[in-house]
Amino acid sequence: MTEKSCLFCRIMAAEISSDKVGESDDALAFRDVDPKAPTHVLVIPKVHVPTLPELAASHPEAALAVLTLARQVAEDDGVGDAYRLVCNNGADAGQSVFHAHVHVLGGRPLAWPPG
Ligand code: DGP
Repeated sequence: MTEKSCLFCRIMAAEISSDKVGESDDALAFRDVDPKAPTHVLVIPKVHVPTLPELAASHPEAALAVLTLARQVAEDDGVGDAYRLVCNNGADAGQSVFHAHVHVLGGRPLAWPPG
């Protein structure tokens, strides 16, 4: 289930190029085009659902696959001991692409609280 107009579905279909760093049956990982940390990877489900919490409700196995691949990406990038998973839900929370994803951020000190 993909959406023709969705940027991340188009990346998944290789219509738009990306720096892919991992993949499983249900999830894909690629580097963010505008990195905010030395490690900044986006992990998306292969099914098109707008947000991660909705994905967890409709496709729990895909939500688990996203988190599993996120951990793998962090370990592969050498930041497995300290990394942050960010999931923006809704435009006012900073979401700009409405295909569920988590940001995997690491490789520098990360302040708290986030902005
Ligand atoms: P969010 O704002 O949480 O919805 O995150 C969307 C991220 O997607 C944002 O950090 C920038 C990234 N992004 C936008 N367009 C592209 C693209 O064409 N390729 C890649 N790799 N990342 C993109």
